[in-house]
Amino acid sequence: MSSHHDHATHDHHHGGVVHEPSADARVAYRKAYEAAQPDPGRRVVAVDLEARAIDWTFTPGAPVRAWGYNGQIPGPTLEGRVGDVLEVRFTNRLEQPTTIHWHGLRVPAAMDGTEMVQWPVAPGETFTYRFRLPDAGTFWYHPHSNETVQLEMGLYGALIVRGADEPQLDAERILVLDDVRLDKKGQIATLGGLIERHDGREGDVRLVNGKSEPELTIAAGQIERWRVINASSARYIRLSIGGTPFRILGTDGGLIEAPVTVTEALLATADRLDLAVGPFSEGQKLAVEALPYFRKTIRKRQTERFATVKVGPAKPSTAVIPARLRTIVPLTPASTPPTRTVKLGFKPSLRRVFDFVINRERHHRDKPVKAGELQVWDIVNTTLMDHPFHLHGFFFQVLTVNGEPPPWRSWEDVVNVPPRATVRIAWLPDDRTGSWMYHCHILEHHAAGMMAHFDVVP
Ligand SMILES: [Cu+2]
Repeated sequence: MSSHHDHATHDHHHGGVVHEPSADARVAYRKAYEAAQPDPGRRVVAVDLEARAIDWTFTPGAPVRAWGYNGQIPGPTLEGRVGDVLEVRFTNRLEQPTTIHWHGLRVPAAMDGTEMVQWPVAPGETFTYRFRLPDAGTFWYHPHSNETVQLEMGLYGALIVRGADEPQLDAERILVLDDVRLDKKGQIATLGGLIERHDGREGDVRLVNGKSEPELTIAAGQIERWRVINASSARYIRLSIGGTPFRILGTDGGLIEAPVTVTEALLATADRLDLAVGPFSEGQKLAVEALPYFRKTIRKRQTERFATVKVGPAKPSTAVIPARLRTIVPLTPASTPPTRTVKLGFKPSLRRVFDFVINRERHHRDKPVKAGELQVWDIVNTTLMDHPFHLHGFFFQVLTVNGEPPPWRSWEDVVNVPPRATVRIAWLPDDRTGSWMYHCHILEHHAAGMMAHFDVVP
C-alpha cells in the first residue's frame, strides 16, 4: 500500500466544509438507525451456509465445475422481516479463504465481510455472521475475497427483507442475472488478457437464477413483483421486457416514493430494481433482454436475451399498487457544496500496464468521517468508461449527475458514474463506527485498485 498519504495529518473536515442535514432528515435517519440496533427480543432467522465445489448445470446435460452456497447457484434466498436478526453460520469448504459481504445491508462494521474487518474464513473453518435486518429491500450476498474468481464461479445469492407496508402484487419472482464465459472445454474460463482486465469480464452465457435463458411463465392478467439483481462481474444490463412498459417500485435501498413507468431500465453491476410487471394477454411471448449499452469498453455488445416470458391462461388479479409508496426525506438540498471529492482514475503502470485508482492511488486510504456529520461527495470519473460506484454499509441519495438532479429520489448503494461525469451524493454516517470501504463494482477494476477504505469515527 502506498504510504504517501499519512492520514493522521489530514483533518476530516476536508476543506473545512461541514454541512448540517435537514432536521427532518436527521430524525428520519435516527429512527432508521435505532430500528437497526440489536434487540434480544427479536425473531432470529438462523441459516447454515456452506461454500463448496459443485457441478453447475445451466444447460441440460453439460455440467460445469463451479462453486455454490449449499450446493446451488444462486445460493439459497435468505428472507427476513425488518427487525429480525439474521444469523448465518458459515462454513468454508472451498480450497481457498473466503468471506461473505451483505451487499446493501446496514450492518455493524465488524459484520461487513471484508478482509479489513475480519480474518478471511480459512478452508474447513466456520464463522457466524449475526446482525439485524434494518431495512426492507432487495439485497444480495457474495464473497469479498478474490471476488473476480469467487463470484464468477457462482458464489452469490439473494437476500430479501420485507417491510410492514409493502405493495400487494399477485406474485413475486426473484431474478438474479449473471453471465459466464466458457473455455474450449466448456468450463468457466479463467480471467483473460488485457481486454478483459480493462473492460471487466463479460461472458456469452446469460443466466437467470443459474439457468441459461430460461422460459418463465406468467398468468395473463396478473401483475408480478420482480426483484432483479445484477450479479455479473462487469456487465451493464439495460433491461427490456419485450419493449412493453413496466413500473419501477424500488431500487437498492428499498421502495421509491411513487411508481415510475418505463420501457427500459439500466442495472449497473450489483444494482437492484424492484418492478411491477404485467398485466399481459394469454399467448404473448416476451424477451427479457439487455439492450445495447456502450459503457466505452473495447468490446461492444448487441441486444442479448436473458429469458423468455410466456403468458399462460388468465388468473384474476388482486394486485394493489398505491400511487404513493413511501416518503424519502432529502438529506440536503441538491446545491449543497461537496465535503469531499473522490476521483475515479486510470493510469499507465510499469508493472501491470495499467492501474485503476482512486485519488491517484491504488487501494486508496481515505480520510475518516465523523459519525453524524453529513457527507456530500463528488464522485468524479476522470476516465473514458463507466464505473459503478458502491459504498459499503450506508445508503446515499444522489443529489446531481453533472449538475442535474435525478428524475426521482431514492436510496442507493450503487450509482453509475458515466465517463467524465460528476455524481454528487449525500449520506449520513451513523454510530456504526469502524472500517468501511467504497469501490468500483466492476470486479476486475476493484481488484486492479479502484477501491478505498476509510473509518467512521465517533
Ligand atoms: Cu470501474
